[in-house]
Amino acid sequence: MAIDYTERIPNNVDLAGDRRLQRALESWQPAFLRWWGEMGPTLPTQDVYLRTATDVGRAGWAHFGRVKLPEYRWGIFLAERNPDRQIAFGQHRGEPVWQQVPGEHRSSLQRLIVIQGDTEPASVEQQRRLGLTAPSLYDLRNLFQVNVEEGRHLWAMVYLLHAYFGRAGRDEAEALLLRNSGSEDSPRILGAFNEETPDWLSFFMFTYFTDRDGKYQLGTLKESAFDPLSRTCEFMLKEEAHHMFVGTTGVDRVVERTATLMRERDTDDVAAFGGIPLAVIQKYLNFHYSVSLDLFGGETSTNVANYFTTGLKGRWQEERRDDDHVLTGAVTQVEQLGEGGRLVRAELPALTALNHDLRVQYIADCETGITRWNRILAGQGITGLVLRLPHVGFNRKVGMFAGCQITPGGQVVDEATWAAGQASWLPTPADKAHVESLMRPVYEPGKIAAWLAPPRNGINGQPLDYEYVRF
Ligand code: BYC
Repeated sequence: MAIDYTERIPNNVDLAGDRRLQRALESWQPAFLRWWGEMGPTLPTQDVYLRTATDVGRAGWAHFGRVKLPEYRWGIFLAERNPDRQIAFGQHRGEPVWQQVPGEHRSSLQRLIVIQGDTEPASVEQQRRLGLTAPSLYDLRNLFQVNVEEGRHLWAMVYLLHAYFGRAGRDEAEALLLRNSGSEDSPRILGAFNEETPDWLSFFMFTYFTDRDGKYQLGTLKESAFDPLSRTCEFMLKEEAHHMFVGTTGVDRVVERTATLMRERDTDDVAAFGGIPLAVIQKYLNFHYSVSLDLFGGETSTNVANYFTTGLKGRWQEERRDDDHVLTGAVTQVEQLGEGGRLVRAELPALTALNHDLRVQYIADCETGITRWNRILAGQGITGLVLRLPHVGFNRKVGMFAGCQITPGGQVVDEATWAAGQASWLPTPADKAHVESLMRPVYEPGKIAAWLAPPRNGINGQPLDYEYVRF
């Protein structure tokens, strides 16, 4: 179904055919716009060159044009319905997917949707001040693109809450605008979404590592037996790809510039020459990777086993898995802290270890960035220095490694060694101050800050000196 842009809330779910739902969402809309005004981007702009979804089909789904940010057409877009779709896993495998929420799964599904929904506005809140220090108009435009789409992803979850969860869902939709990232009284639900994103290196790391968790979590919800959730996540994943592109190429460009300075100045300490030292990049990477690993929950979780068995949340690429898709009796290997503080492999029931299974897929994906960034270093003739993912147990707050003292190299260490190592493993106040000192806005078309390389291409075939944002 095509997207109807004549409606107050653009949608492809025939909102006009359900007056009650339409009215409920139209009464949520002003609260959303108020939230956007108060918690969204702080930088005033005239307009921004943005893409807006026009179709959910395979070809040509987006339209590019200049948009005034508060007038962005946030709407409700679900991927096409497949009338033959069947549940692919768990005890209901082979049965038709659900178009309504079965009573017994109401609270679990609502909880999953609320957790997912909570992350979307949280990230906008975390990034709200970045517009004040963008390294170019190209980057500024990408930031706003990410922000409006996270806002739309909130709409996606709010639609599900309003359409399928009655009064309780409407209350939860309201609460999504009341919690705030980093708030003492009512913080966002998941840890990583209460951290700050104060600078653009953090933003690139966030969009590389944390948005990538989003990709994997949405991938599992796309498998859900609850078809409206599946279809909404399928379309969100399309938008998500650009967010990770921003992260991947953002880190590429920082690494590229650092490597150039290292070569030209013949030193690792490029801070004095306006660059970000590789050691600092590594520390930011360590931080963002470890807090993103926390988003997968515990390595063993009865919640996840139940979600899977009942059909609420599948595995990454469930249908490509070569097993019975039920997993009763199946086992898997999980690394954990054993006797005497040694890391050992243990065999666990595959069902309760599904958070771990998803994390394994995620880590393999994260490795592709490391390979790419090290290729950039090698291409600049930097030898002997590489970026690495820290050990999975490093700096963890959730799961079996929470509170363990494990170095990025994977060594379990005592309190004193742990304390002494902090400054070389995680960003120090001095590292953050240096990065912050580089954050100066560059808003002349075609110009770019000196701490990162220019992008390879413009957006949607536009030249690099295109006026992506007008003030
Ligand atoms: N922080 O049984 P466990 C994105 C809680 S990112 C705080 O292991 P489970 C995006 C947990 O709730 C993707 N608490 O957890 C990216 C449980 O509480 P109860 C977001 C945590 O349920 C960038 C207890 O600890 N989407 O989209 O198996 C920009 C025991 O945990 C945390 C989703 O996450 C934490 N990190 O797995 C914008 C998908 N982790 O029951 C957007 C929906 C766990 O004891 N959520 N706890 O009260 C889920 O699938 C699951 O709830 C989780 C946790 C994977 C998060």
